[in-house]
Amino acid sequence: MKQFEHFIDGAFTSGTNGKSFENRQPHDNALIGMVAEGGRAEIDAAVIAARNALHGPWARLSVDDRSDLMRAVADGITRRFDDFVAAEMADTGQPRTMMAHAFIPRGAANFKVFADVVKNVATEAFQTPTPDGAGAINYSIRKPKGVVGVISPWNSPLLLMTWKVAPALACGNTVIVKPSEETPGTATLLGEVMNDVGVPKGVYNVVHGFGPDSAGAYLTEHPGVDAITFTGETRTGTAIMKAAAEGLRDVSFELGGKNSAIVFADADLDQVLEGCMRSVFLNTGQVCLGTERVFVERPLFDRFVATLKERVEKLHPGHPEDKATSFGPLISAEHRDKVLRYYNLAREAGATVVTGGGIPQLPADLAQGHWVEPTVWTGLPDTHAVIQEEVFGPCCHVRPFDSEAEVIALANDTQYGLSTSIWTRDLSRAHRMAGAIDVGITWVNSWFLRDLRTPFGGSKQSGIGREGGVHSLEFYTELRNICIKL
Ligand code: NAD
Ligand code: 6OD
Repeated sequence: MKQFEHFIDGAFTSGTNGKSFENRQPHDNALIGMVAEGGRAEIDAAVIAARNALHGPWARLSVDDRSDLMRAVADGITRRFDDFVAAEMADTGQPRTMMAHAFIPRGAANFKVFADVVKNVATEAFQTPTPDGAGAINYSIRKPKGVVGVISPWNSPLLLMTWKVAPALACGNTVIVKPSEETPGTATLLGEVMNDVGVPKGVYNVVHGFGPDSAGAYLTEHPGVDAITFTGETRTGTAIMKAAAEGLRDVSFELGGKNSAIVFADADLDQVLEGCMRSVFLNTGQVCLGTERVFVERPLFDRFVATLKERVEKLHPGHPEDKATSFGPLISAEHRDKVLRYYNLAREAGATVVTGGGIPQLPADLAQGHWVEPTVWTGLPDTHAVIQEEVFGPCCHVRPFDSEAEVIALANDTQYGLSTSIWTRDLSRAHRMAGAIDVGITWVNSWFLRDLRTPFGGSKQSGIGREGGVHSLEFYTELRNICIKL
């Protein structure tokens, strides 16, 4: 049995309240550890540590030194690669291949990219005329925001947490991370790496716990926290924004989505199917950028649906360690209930269940895990909850369309605006469509192809602000102007 402790001021601690909660692995629901639950005292201690660190050796590091330390953290993750893979697999139940090839390497990459960004961004300067003819020079400097609260979700824990922690630290802030209660593993392990590579104590802190009336809410309410960066559900973002209003703290939000894939009849069908199989089913559909609404131009519709069904039925659920496994469980029993509720709603509304729609039969050692079948529907009305609400499971609805104008209206008919993928060989159409869909991120003939220097974030209720490259610096630093009269 593992013990997941808080990491405060460079030391592991179970806190003072004696509270803890269970950590179970999703593929078989086995108990693998106990997690310390932080309360106000632990958040207070983390805030004091983080505020002290802002004025300690951390503050005296040059940008080059900080950048070198960020590279050392990346190397530290890579050195302990197997431990990170094992921790994330245990927490999420997802296959080793996916962890090892995609999600854990991105944790290291996040530190590397922001190590470069902070060294290479100039600030502006102006020569200003004055009545006496001598003039003035205005220039800007960047200062860290201070103590940043990082609240992260469970669906790709290391990737999403380091996507915030890396730029925050590269910019000279200190952080307090509240990882998801479902996935305490890699945030805790990162504390060991921080100590190994010499990140000063108090710079990186982790307090475990839940959201409301627990560590998450206490962190966002704490007056010693200067800014809050959050990834998670839109509803949670609303609660956090209310807390941040007290003291006028800045927020950066990456929230839910109800993303579309738009497939034109001229697209390369093999490429589209490969893309849609990833965008709908990767991580068992638990990807904020994932596709839940597929629109297919009518001449291709029947063939698309038939071929998608064939491919989906080849997905192989299984033990995360098994090389043949291509499909994992959902994160928790609670989340499975939510996804199955949508499966039932679709059936009750008369959807055609092309494939799936239930719980798979699995060997006895996996039977207690949080499994659902990968599912494809057609035939639901555009206003149905399954079409409008984020399911966050391995499922999509496929609907035919006849014109660009029609599909633009359908794709935009949602409160969300995170991402879309457009599949066509017609370049002019790709550009036209890309400008017309109200989302933060558009992929053409691909999905989740990331360049970490680009602006990342959601439109409408999918987020506030943009992170990535220099855009992260806009949130994690404050620009100050200095005017020198000559
Ligand atoms: P969630 O909002 O339930 O929880 C996220 C985190 O917030 C957890 O650490 C949780 O403990 C904490 N939390 C919950 N209530 C809180 C409160 N009142 N105050 C402070 N903290 C609180 O989200 P989840 O279920 O962990 O993650 C799935 C959601 O995240 C989906 O909606 C998905 O689309 C979204 N997501 C978005 C992006 C993006 O980049 N836009 C990326 C990944 C996930
Ligand atoms: O790639 C990223 O930077 C990012 N934030 C991905 C989000 C994935 C959501 O599940």
